[in-house]
Amino acid sequence: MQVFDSLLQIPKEKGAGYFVLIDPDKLPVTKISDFMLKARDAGVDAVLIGGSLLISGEFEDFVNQVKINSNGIPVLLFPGGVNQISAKADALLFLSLISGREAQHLIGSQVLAAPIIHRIGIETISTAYMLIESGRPTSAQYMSGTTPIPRNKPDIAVAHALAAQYLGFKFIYLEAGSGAENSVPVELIQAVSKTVDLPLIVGGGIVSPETARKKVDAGASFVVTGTIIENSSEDGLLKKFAEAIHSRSN
Ligand code: 1GP
Repeated sequence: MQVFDSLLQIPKEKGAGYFVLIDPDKLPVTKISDFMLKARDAGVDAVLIGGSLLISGEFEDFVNQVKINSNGIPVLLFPGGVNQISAKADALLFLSLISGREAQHLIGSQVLAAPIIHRIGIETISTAYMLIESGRPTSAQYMSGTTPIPRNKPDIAVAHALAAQYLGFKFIYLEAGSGAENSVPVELIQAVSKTVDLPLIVGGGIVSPETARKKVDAGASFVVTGTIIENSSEDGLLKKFAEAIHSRSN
């Protein structure tokens, strides 16, 4: 079964899926094994690897270590650039930053990446990446040089998401940005989910299991957390997120 098809089963079985983002610049390679054990025990559905910047020079080794320690959890690349591609992962979110109007992030980087992907043969999952305004400027916003969709304009988000559907994307990723001051508003998620058929990934600035649950109830098929897991020493936090996300009430 393709990774994409197995991901689609998760919302059907559990209500929604929990993805954890790990940034190679933030998690030391020596801590990967321990982290992946915790992720498996907590019920994390997939790990994403990526970042807006890649300062660490050990990307290939990092992905390899995550895969070796994955315990069956799918390892998905979430590349911030062409330098974040590896054959060691299970699949790659082939992103296009459709909220922007900047050709490099809409199609330029994808053209550079395509021959590499063809050569290594990794599965791609075409993902319409939409930055949503979230307060202070985020790394994704700054590094891409694009203007995010205003957070109080769900109609603009819906129009982008519909365009993504008609263009044939497989996922929509509503992104507030890593470490965002405010996460994607539930009203905006609701508006997109009730109009568009594609599965929604929602991430950025989600710091509590209760907030994660609200995103699911609004229509998210998958919720992503990164920063809170990196920064918190709270025991069992991964499990609390997983339980909140897997228990959709509606
Ligand atoms: C970023 O959506 C992810 O791409 C996760 O964001 O680090 O704020 O959890 P956080």
